[in-house]
Amino acid sequence: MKKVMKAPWYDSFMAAASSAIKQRLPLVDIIVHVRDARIPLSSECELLRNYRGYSRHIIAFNKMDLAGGSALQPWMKHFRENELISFGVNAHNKDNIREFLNLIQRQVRELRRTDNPNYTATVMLVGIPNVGKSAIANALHQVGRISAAEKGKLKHAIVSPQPGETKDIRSFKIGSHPNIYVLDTPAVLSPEVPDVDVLCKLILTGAIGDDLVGKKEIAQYFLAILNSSEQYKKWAHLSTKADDGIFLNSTTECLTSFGFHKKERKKIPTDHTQDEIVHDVRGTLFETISCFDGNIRNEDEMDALIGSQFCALQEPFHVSSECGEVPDHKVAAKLLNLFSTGRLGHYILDHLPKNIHSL
Ligand SMILES: Nc1nc2c(ncn2[C@@H]2O[C@H](COP(=O)(O)OP(=O)(O)OP(=O)(O)O)[C@@H](O)[C@H]2O)c(=O)[nH]1
Ligand SMILES: [Mg+2]
Repeated sequence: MKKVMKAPWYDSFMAAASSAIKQRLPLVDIIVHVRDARIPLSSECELLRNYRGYSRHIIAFNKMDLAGGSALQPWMKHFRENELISFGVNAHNKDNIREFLNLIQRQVRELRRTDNPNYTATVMLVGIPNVGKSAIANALHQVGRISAAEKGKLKHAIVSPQPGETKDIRSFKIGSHPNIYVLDTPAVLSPEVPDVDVLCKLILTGAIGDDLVGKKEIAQYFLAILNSSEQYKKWAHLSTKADDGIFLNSTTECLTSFGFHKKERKKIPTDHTQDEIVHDVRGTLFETISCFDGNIRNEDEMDALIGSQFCALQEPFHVSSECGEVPDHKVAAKLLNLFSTGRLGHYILDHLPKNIHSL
């Protein structure tokens, strides 16, 4: 029999939150299933699987700014083909939130079965931890079409990078005539630990803490994704060695060594962050990957590349190599921080399914 590991995040509080949400689901007009756009499948909230019939469903792919709007398009198409309404959201962008509110209002109008202007509709935001439910609730409340008098009394849900911050179901007015209220809810996750790939994605995107796997392992997981993607090629101009023509024109000359004998780095303005560390980290990652003459599909060779990247990243991160294991952990923490703020590029970590019914 398959042994199912009990998830440490599924405490009595999450169990209570799950049942409170389940009780409310049949009563709300619209369910907004908030997912992380970087993991459109892995951030599915399992609790909602059996509730499609009750009310209208909108899938909100939040943190679109971290996934990349254009990369998200094929995903939205796939969801549309499966007759699911989906929308790419950036909770920090007012114009985008206005469009999202318009979509909600259209859905409410379609649902409305009465001409009573005092009709009240409820929209419930449901999702796994840290996907941005509270940030969306705040943003909708802020741009919501409520009277000037009501605007003075804006409420705020707590938004935090720590997962599991919201503890209660709270409502926020987001429209008048008809009245529309959005319900922010506590996060719910499956009581079972998912497979290691999904687990790493959930940790990498901040849905669960890293106590279960560890920062170094998650950073290694991220580097494996980066090393297998095309992202690093965009950073060619940041490499100090690119100036020599070695990396751009003849990869063969530098393929056997990871000797990063640093020259005085030229201070080239960065593409969008103006952040010198980000610039140097990107350049270093470009150099390590370009230098790699092994087979990326071979696990041992990939591990060797990742090991060399941990060493090479000590310099741009200003981490000292004198204290054994510790530098790797420092590098890992700094690398993960850059990833989580989008400064190492846009990523969608899930693979677009061939079979649309697995959404
Ligand atoms: N880049 C980016 N960050 C976002 C976006 N939406 C939310 N965040 C950030 O994501 C983190 C989590 O946001 P919350 O709104 O607290 O997420 P939540 O789903 O309510 O989290 P829990 O209540 O803990 O389940 C915060 O650091 C937010 O600032 C977004 O669209 N883009
Ligand atoms: Mg919250």
